[in-house]
Amino acid sequence: LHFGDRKVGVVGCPVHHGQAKPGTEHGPDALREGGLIKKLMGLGLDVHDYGDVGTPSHEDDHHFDLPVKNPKHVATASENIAADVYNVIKSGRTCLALGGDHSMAIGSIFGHSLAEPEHVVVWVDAHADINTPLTSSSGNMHGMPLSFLVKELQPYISKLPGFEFIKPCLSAKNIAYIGLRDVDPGERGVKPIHLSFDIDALDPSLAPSTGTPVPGGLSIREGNYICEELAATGRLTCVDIAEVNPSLGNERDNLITVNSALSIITHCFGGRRQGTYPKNYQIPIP
Ligand code: HAR
Ligand code: MN
Ligand code: MN
Ligand code: MN
Repeated sequence: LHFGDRKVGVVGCPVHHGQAKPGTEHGPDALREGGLIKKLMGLGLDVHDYGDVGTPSHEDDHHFDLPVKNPKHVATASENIAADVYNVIKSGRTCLALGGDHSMAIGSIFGHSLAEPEHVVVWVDAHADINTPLTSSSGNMHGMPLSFLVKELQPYISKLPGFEFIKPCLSAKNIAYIGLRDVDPGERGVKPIHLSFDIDALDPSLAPSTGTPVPGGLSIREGNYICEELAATGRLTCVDIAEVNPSLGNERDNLITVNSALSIITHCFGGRRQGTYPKNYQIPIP
């Protein structure tokens, strides 16, 4: 498999209204400043950074009947994310969507489906993120993204302002969860794969700068292994990295978290633990 021929399109998704802690909007820049683009180019990839999607503001963004927080903010950002992800994939690039809280995945998975209607989703997370607006006890939309996308759940989904653009694009059988100790074998197929990686799937010691850390998470080795295996299928068309929050924890926590995220990302794009030759590498001869 030649990852060097692969083209990558980076889309920043600086959203934070899917949860209450400010700072996830700085995730995309924290990853860029951590050296993301250089690292991907170091793998020999053709990388284009499309910058950040627009995240319009709304007044009166509360719902009177439902405990859902900021639905209009989440909806308009999701529509913009979907458009950019669709364009990147249509242009022949693998999309790398940088969050942002995990409500980003509404737009990235929907946009991916417009380009690749047969796609399946691998959800790496400490949380299932499939609450409906009525089952959620927090009202935070980063705990709900999959519910808007799964066809079988639509009878349970309340109408929310701004969400009219979404067409449910995923069957429940085409979601595999990792980190929940529940991996769906039906995921194996020849379909394009969407990886949605919530950084809180990793152990908090490896990703302290995130809003809802849960003890007992994946090691870097486990996270990288998942990504290497998915990359080796040659069928990864879109990767989300969600819930990096550089406003949480100290500078050291930030550095650990960004470096963990960069490691996860590079292993999605051809990096291997046994080492990777840069493009056209020749062993020096004296
Ligand atoms: N299940 C809880 C809720 O719905 C918490 C889930 C959100 N946390 C995340 N998402 N980081 O993965 O509010
Ligand atoms: Mn804002
Ligand atoms: Mn999540
Ligand atoms: Mn999570």
